[in-house]
This record gives sequence, structure tokens and C-alpha cells, in this order.
Amino acid sequence: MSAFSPCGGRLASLACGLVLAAPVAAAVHVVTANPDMTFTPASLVIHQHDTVRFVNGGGLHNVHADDNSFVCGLDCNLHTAPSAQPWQVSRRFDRLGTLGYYCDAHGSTSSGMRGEITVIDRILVDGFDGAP
Ligand SMILES: [Cu+2]
Repeated sequence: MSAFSPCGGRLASLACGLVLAAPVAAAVHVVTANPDMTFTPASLVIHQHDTVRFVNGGGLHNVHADDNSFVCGLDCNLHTAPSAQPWQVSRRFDRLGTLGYYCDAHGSTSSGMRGEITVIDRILVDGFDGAP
């Protein structure tokens, strides 16, 4: 309870709490490519800077972003083709908005084995945008 503590007083501790709550750790979400040629969850909402781990749950699959920002199979560099191995790849999402993706073996930019990830701003979600 030192007078010099930034979190000492009653009002100060409220302000201190808000400051400490702001940098929430980025989360990791899992999307599974399934043997029945679906992704689950097919639609996922995440916060900016969160990571999505795509996991092959069985079958010949990869993940290919509609905007070509990533194509991943065994990895996202040299081995991007659909693979039946139990691969896992992780991507961090820094851009706001909705991005669709598909499996090259079973889908396209418009149909088949597809999913979408919507990236929203953490600040707005936490209610610090000053909206009435
Ligand atoms: Cu597939």
C-alpha cells in the first residue's frame, strides 16, 4: 500500500486493472480437416494476432487460402500439396476480415471442402471503443 505504488489506491487499482487486462495473450485455435471432406469448425471467429493450427484428421488434404496468402500441406513452403500424412501447420492471422480457404483435392474458392476464418479486432470486442 505504498503511496508510490501505481496500483495502490482504490481508483488507481481499477485503472491498473484495465492496463493489465489490455494485452491479452493470443489464442491458438484448431481447425481439423476430416476424412469426410469437411473442415471443423467450418466457420471460425478469432481475434487479431491469434493463431490457427490446421490439423489433418484423416484423408488427403491441404489448406489453401482464397487469396493465396498461404498454401499448406506437410508444410507451408516446399510441401504444400494435399497429403494424407497426419500433418499440422499453424498460421497467425494479423489482418482483419474474413478469409476463406479450401482443400485443393476436394474444394475450390467457391465450393466443396471449404472453411472460413473471420478475424476481429480485440479492442472492439472488449468494449473499449467508446460506443454508447
Ligand atoms: Cu481434402
